[in-house]
Amino acid sequence: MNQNPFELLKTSSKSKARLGKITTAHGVVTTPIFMPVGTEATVKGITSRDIREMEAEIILANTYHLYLRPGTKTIAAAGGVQKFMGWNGPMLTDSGGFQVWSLKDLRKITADGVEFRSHLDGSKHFFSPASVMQAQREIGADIIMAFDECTPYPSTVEEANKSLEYTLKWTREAKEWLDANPPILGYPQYFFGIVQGGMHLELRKKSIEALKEICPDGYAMGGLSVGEPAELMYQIADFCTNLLPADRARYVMGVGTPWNLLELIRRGVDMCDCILPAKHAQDGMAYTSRGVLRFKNQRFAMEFDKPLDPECNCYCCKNYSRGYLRHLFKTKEPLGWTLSTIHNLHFYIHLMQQAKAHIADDTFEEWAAEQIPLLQRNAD
Ligand code: PRF
Ligand code: ZN
Repeated sequence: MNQNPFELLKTSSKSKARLGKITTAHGVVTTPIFMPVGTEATVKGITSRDIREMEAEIILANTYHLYLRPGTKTIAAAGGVQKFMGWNGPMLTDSGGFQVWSLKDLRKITADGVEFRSHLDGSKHFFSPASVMQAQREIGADIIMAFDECTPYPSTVEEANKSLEYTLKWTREAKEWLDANPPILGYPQYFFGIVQGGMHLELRKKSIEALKEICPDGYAMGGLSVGEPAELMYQIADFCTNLLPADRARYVMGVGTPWNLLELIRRGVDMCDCILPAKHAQDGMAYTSRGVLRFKNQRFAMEFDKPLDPECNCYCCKNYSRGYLRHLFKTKEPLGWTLSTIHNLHFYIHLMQQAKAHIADDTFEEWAAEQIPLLQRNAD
């Protein structure tokens, strides 16, 4: 079956930036969008009330982790991951391809799939395209991802091609399995293919042409932000969006900083996810309208009148000072993580809301050009 949840609403007159919407059984997602990462069916440290309050529209979970714990059948019994985690909004699951690939010494890749050992207890498991699609049927996310192999950087053309051949074979097998095995939780699940091919343009082209034949419901670009310079990542994304069908959603996986997002939007990308805002929140780093703020610094100890970002109206910035946040970090209080996570995710989501407003009135390019250097500064 072939369905398209995406509707293209507008393309900028000055760049490839676009506005769109993705309609799912759990709600509508407006693009460009940033998806907070909820690997274990929880956005670490915050409640689903927090997620709603920051106006997140869709979140991401990981098949690999949910397969190991609590098990995908358990989630199906709960009625799907949305109900399980009390979020009940749109969700996307990554396939586990990237997670098992990241296990390095613990996995063996063959044409049939990946044998791996659990990072939890060393037990042996096998992921095939079919088994991963079944797992994603049971988890029940609204958007499910192809089982792919992320090509390392750097890779020769031969290496990247071999890896791409696996991804294409697995994507075909996944699509066949899905067509023969409809959703089990009573609502549609859209299937996104993943473009690979490393940094080799001819392989990216080959990947896109082959995926178009398979005809997934949307397209992701994988194998980016794996150690290559940012400029190269932008170039590959730019090349891919020129070849991808305009009427389908485009998702760059695992990227990135706020300025990376603006650069990708300019190049026609609709969706991104990244652990950075949550991870940096745990390290005492806040993204703000004035740049990157390392709020653990001693010099913030006496700042009781200033929030992390004076221009932010998240729950953290409306109620707590930098001095208090610093104290929570110094004492390793969990509330420090919770509040800084709320701020960073709110910041990303609010940035996307601004991007949408500027695409709508055709001022995105000027606005983004002005924002990018501001976002990259060290905030004071
Ligand atoms: N494939 C999958 N998930 C991913 C990636 C990928 O290549 C990346 C690479 N940045 C992040 N997450 N399936
Ligand atoms: Zn804030």
